[in-house]
Amino acid sequence: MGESMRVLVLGGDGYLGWPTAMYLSARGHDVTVVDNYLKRELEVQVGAKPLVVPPRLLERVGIWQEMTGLFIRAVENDAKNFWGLAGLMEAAEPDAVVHFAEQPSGPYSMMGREEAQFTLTNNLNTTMALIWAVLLRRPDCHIIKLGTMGEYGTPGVLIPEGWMRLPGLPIGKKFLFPREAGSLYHTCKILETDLLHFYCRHQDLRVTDLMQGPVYGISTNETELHSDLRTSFHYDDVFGTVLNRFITQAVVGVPLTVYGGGGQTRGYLNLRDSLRCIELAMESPPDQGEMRIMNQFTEIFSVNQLAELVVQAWSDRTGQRAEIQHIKNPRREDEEHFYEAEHTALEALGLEPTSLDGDVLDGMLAEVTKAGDQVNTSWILPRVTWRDGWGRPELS
Ligand code: USQ
Repeated sequence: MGESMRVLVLGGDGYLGWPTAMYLSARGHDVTVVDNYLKRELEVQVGAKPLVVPPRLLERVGIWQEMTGLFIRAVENDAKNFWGLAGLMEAAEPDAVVHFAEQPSGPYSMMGREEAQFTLTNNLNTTMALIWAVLLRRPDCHIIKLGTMGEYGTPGVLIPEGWMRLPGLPIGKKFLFPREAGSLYHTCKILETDLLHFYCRHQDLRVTDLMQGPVYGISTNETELHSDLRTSFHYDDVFGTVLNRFITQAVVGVPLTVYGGGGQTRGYLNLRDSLRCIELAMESPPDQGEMRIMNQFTEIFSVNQLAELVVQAWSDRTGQRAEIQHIKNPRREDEEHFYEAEHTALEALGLEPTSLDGDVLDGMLAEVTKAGDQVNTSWILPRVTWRDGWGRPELS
């Protein structure tokens, strides 16, 4: 275990934020979580709920303390409020800030004009408030920003870890690899990468941008301690990621929703590995003025491969066959394409990847089965399309 650090987790109520906070607290770090419950409001707006609705942060940190004796500070605040965040920088004196505090859904950002504009202003203004709070109050602090592999899109060539070097340029000169995202949400992540890079170059910010692939998983060592410490696992069409959705669909007996041909290929990782990556990034910060980019995924799968793995795991568990249904793709994306991406930086820091094997899939199926009667099957088929949004006339 490394030296104890002080860390702020922005977006600490979410699917990744809450398990990250507990994981870092369990490893001896002094953790403060910040959230304004935006995601809970958006859930009401789109008509969706996590499989299990967790208690709010003030209650959860109390349960965490009862179970472990460890203290996590909870702040119910909007991270894009610059003065609030600046005050927190002064009070908490963090060594690192982990930034998850965003509208996190591609489909939400494609619902229509208002949702697109909201995603843009919310996500960029939060990142901007963080940048300035760090610059003015805590300039040594390491910003760990959750980016996405979706920034690169599917370019048809090997994707490097963030940077490209061109022949003929001086040694050390590098450029951000060209990016071409598949949703407005992912495009906002590109803009945030550019903002952070700008402030690294001009104001010596210290940043790690983690280009994360879709995460799957429901449990960690810490979520397993108490039913009210579980994370907000989504299976709906707007907030659920593909493997978490397929697992839930198998459990409730609805066909697995493969969008289009199913050849869409991405780099995936287990929730437990996602937390370990954050810890590794935190414990070996980049230099002041450095923008470090690492690709955060462990294995590459097509959507068809994921569906087949779930069918197999469900059959092994129950002897029953889960159906696969190819439905019209609501997104605009390549369904057959080359996909290779470098991802050695986190392993070089010590990540030991978890494989998506039968045991992992069976563990997820078992956990979702426990709450299977909570699943609302009307939230499974996609309601948002990339061309027509939420079915709004002005987009059609
Ligand atoms: N897909 C299906 N069926 C479904 C749901 C999704 O075939 O029922 C397909 C999508 O069309 C896509 C792939 O699965 O080709 C991945 O979709 P996803 O919804 O799991 O992930 P995505 O929208 O790309 O976004 C998620 C997270 C986002 C993160 C991103 C990483 O929500 O926050 O940034 O994964 S990445 O995909 O690498 O950009």
